[in-house]
Amino acid sequence: MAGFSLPAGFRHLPGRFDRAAQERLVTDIRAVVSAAPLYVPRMPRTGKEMSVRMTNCGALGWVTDKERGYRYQATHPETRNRWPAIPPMLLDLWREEAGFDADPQACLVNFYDADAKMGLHQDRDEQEFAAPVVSVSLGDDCLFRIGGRERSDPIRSLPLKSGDVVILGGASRLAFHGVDRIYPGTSTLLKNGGRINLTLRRVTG
Ligand SMILES: O=C(O)CCC(=O)C(=O)O
Ligand SMILES: [Mn+2]
Repeated sequence: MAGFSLPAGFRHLPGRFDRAAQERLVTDIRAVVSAAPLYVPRMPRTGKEMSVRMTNCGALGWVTDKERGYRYQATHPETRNRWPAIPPMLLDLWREEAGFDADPQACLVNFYDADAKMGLHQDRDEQEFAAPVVSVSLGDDCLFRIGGRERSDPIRSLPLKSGDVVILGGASRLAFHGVDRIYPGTSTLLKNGGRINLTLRRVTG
């Protein structure tokens, strides 16, 4: 874990949202999920289910399925409705922390139950890598992993807690990262446990 540094441009803001703000965010995300229900994303080609459940808010949403793979689109893959708007609290976060002069176009909502994880990957389905990815953690703690631009680069693990914000910007924008495990029962924020992650993104160049 120690012995090598985090990539330049990677920022971890522990406790960026206090408990009251986290509760307001959860209320906003519940409204998003009732308009745009969580769905089961599937890996390109194999159709294998991901363990994370997903939805989006914003003009564009990141989706994946067997037939068409990873992409952004303006509508929910099942309801076919447009995604709901990004909640103002998240726009404020982006405007304060992203250092980029245009608002985010997409906010991916990931829900992890106790057994869910996300394999090591790069966020590279966007045309705009000058903008960072700004990520919010809510609910149970997780073990986040971050490496470099090559899959074989050394990896560091760091725990993320409810209210933390992580920013993948600059040289870290294309760093490999993932979520190794959830620590069930570590937060009282979500009634039924689990972890919500929100990632704000610019998509078009
Ligand atoms: O859940 C997280 O902290 C990371 C999520 C992520 O990397 C993604 O949605 O691309
Ligand atoms: Mn990612």
